[in-house]
Amino acid sequence: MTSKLLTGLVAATYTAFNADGSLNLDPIGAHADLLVRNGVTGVFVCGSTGEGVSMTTEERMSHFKRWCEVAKGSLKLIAHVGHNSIGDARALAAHAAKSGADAIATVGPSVLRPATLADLVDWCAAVAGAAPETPYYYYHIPVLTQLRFNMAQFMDMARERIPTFAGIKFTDENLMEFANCVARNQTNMLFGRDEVLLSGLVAGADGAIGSTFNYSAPIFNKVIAAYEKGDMAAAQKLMTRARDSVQILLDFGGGPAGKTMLKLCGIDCGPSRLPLRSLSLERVDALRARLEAFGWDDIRCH
Ligand code: MN9
Repeated sequence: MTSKLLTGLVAATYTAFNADGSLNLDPIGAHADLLVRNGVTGVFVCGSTGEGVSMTTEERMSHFKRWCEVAKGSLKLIAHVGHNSIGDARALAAHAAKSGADAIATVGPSVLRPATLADLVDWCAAVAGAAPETPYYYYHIPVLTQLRFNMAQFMDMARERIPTFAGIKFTDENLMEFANCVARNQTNMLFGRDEVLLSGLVAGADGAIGSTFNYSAPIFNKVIAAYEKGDMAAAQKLMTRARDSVQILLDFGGGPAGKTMLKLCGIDCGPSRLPLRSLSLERVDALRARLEAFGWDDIRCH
């Protein structure tokens, strides 16, 4: 479709932990197989869905290394290296590049926040500079970071100051701002609000990065296919089904419920790490019943 690095659906992967809370690299192979089988084009590793900021730097490094080995040749890999410590973020960026990541990404620092757009861009440039050959994506997710800089302005400044700047993972509903980024037509724009993906496509998204593509990729791929065919009525109908499935996730609290949905597709990523709380057995049963009543089996990954 385009020469852009990332297109189609990129899954923001969950990270597997053992019952004792330690990192578990074992499910990564089967997880990658599931994604490839269901038409996912890439993985965004250790982002917010992957609880990256709840992991140690060492854990993130071994996780990236394993994912890079597994994804090689079949999935594009974006390593999320954002960290409140610029030193750790740089170390993660250099390590991800050495491990063979196709790209790196960061959220901005989110406790001591940049006061100006220039401060944010300088911070991003410092991290991107640790992997000078690797495309860099900014991860815009204001609901989590509280960083509400205008992304079109960010893009203009980032293109001047970050030689590897490749695009934005845009997780927000502000479609005017998203479209303003697309209109600049110079970078790779990925939409990150799965429940309104069709609107992101209309605004010109090259692809999408999201959590629900781990387990519901087929329905979203159908939305994209119908949209690309120009059949908007079909796309809207499919999108309603996709959106309703995301509503179930949201009704069960997001994050950890998604891990349960992936488990229902055969990939057990274990518990979530504090401060996130895994679903109780009763909630897992209730979620399963709700998904069955919805007919999720027809739209999920197999
Ligand atoms: O950026 C994800 N955002 C969060 C990606 O996890 C906060 C999305 O994929 C959402 O999980 C999804 C459901 O709200 O759109």
